[in-house]
Amino acid sequence: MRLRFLTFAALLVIATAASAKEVWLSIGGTTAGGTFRTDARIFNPSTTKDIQIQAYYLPVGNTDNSGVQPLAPITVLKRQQVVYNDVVSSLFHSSGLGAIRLKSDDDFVATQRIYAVSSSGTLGQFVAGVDASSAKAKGVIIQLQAGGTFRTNVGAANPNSSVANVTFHLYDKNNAVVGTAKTIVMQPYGVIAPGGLAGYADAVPGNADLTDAWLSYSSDQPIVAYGSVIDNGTTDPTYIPAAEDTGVAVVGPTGNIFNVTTRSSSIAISPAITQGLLQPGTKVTFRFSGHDTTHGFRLVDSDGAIIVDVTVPPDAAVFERTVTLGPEGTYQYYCTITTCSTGHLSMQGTFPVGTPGYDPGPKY
Ligand SMILES: [Cu+2]
Repeated sequence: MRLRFLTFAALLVIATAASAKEVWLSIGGTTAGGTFRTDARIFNPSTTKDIQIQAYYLPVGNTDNSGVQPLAPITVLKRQQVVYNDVVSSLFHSSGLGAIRLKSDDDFVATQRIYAVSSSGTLGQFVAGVDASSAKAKGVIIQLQAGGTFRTNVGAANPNSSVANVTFHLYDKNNAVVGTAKTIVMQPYGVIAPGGLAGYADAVPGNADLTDAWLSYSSDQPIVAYGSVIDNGTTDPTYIPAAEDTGVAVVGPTGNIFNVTTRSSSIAISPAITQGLLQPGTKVTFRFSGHDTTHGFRLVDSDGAIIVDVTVPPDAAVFERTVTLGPEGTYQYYCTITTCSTGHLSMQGTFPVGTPGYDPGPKY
């Protein structure tokens, strides 16, 4: 155990700053009549190298978009911003609404502005790129307004190669739950078109007061969700990204199922395994989905025993491993393929098993 730890520590010391990145632009598009457009920008922050970016256009409709192929790689020269006005048409030669997924072995920045074309011009709204590792399994979207002089649309994208089961709770002006919770199964890389608040609850009473409202969700996979509030009078729009909803209880996944997503630079476990959630001897299922390239996942218990050791290919079918947890303590997991990517050394973490303050006593 000590030798393994020292090797691990030595690897951390030589960690490099460069890392692969995946960014989602949650909504954009171009309408058939050309009245609605989206301008995108991509920036390469490197002072030393030109970078390559893979770009995918993922149409709305919550369809399984895992078969969508990327364009030929886009090259962004060092310290340059590339401009794609009307990006869905000019870059993807497509139309309608959709999300854009961008991947690179290197760091980059991507943003969009969505607007309507009119003779007087429109302000439009700004869509910041969301790093896939910042997608949220528990989110809240506040400052929503529907009814009166405002309307609100909410949309979401699933940045995972497997389905996400997302349950929404809508709250009214008095912070009371509206109707009943609504569960939406988001398809792999599926994108939900922006739609009214009433679509995020069931049995919504006709007199629900949503002039000030908020929406909370919990999901078994991290997603990218947002609200778009529009002033019906001026047409001024506001884009509101989901924030982390730390108050939502971890929805006890039936049979303790955890999604493990491997990416170049991170291993994400969802829902997060917090202190007290798992006890020694508990049966746990890990559901793997891979991204970018082939990674490994090894889980070592607090006694140094390897209890999971798998290879996770990129964008492959999801597969599972069920194990029975060993003793109390800190469990460590890491990628076993040292050549996987420049982000390999970030692909590690720990989680606790057992109750806080538990003392197993001396082992005679
Ligand atoms: Cu690796």
